[in-house]
Amino acid sequence: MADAGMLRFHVPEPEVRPGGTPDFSNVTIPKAGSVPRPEIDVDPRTIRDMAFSIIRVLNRAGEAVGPWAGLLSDDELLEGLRHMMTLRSFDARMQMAQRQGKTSFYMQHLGEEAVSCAFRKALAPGDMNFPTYRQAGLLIADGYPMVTMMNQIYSNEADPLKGRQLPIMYSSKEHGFFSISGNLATQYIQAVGWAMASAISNDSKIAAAWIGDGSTAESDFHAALVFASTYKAPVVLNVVNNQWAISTFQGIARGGSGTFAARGLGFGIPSLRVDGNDYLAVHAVAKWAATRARKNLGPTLVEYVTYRVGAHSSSDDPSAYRPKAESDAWPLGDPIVRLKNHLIQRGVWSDERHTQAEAEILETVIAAQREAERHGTLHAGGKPSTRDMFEGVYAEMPPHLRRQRQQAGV
Ligand SMILES: Cc1ncc(C[n+]2csc(CCOP(=O)(O)OP(=O)(O)O)c2C)c(N)n1
Ligand SMILES: [Mg+2]
Repeated sequence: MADAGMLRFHVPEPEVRPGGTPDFSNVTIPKAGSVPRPEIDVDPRTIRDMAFSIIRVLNRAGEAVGPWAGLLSDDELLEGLRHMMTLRSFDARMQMAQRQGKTSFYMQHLGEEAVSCAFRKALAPGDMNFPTYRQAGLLIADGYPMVTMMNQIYSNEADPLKGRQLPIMYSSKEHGFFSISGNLATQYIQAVGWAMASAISNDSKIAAAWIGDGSTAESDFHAALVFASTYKAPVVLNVVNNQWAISTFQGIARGGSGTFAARGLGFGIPSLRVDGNDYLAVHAVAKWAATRARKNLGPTLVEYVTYRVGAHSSSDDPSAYRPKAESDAWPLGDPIVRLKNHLIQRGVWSDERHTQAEAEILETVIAAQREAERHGTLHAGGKPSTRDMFEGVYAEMPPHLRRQRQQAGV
């Protein structure tokens, strides 16, 4: 008989804390090219093991191998590299702008650039993302102007959201980027609802839901999966597992399920894991999932296995909760370096061209920043008008707001 002594409360702990030696030996990484590519109408029951593997295309030598390779041309890959480099450069400049007091807040994508940049290229015009704050690559890869993003970050007179959103919480209907909510996981139910509406109205557009590993612990995530599964909603359910939720390691939200992808299995949703630092793998899996949605085959859950190299936000200091060198030990490498090496290996890129592109991109980012700053920054120059505060919410302004607007004299 089992010991009937004192009960013990279980709280999962990360392998290593600050001062310790980073150790990812518990992360099983399958060989690139080793995971099969099923037909899109596959019976989900036959691919349950994919929720515990990792789809990878780029191998250590920088070659694209296996059944998920070969979807993108050299030109498309060069464009993808440029998008990721632009996002990284943009992040560095805006992080610095935050330190200079030009904005109150910033969040970087360091190490996660492939996820949103490659995903965007698997969507069609009119499709709608319901993103979190760490998918600005969806906008960059869709050609959304950097100046407009910066105007939002600075809450200046040209901010399309008129200072009413936290910096980096962009919104663009034209670019398929639904307004970000600071309340985590709400975007999951919104995405599924939007996808259901698209199906109900016999439209052709699909939705993409986005969530981080930590936020999957929210009940909205689970409620969204119920509706997505029951009504076969045309939606791609993305989980970006960057190992951390601010200072909380992924084991807390994941619990005993083994992987975040495995959460989808109980709902009968095909659930795949992909190397989130492999541009080609992310794009191939996103395309597979988007095609399923478009062909009325229902939702797909995709877990992107990646690592948050930077701090959670400009208000965070990761040295308090994880070893400093942990990101260097991350076994899936850096997404930009990996795509760069692949393109060099293919003979269409070189170290010199890369360095030159870095300089060109930085110049473009600086030029955009100069233009944005002409419209003001947080503490200097043009601001949205006070009148804007009262507009854009109600079709007809309620009497108490009208009174307040009069009192404010605007
Ligand atoms: C409902 C809700 N709870 C808590 C927070 C505070 N919060 C903001 S970001 C964050 C961590 C989220 O981690 P994860 O989902 O892994 O996304 P990541 O930041 O790693 O991309 C928390 C707890 C919030 N914004 N909303
Ligand atoms: Mg996270």
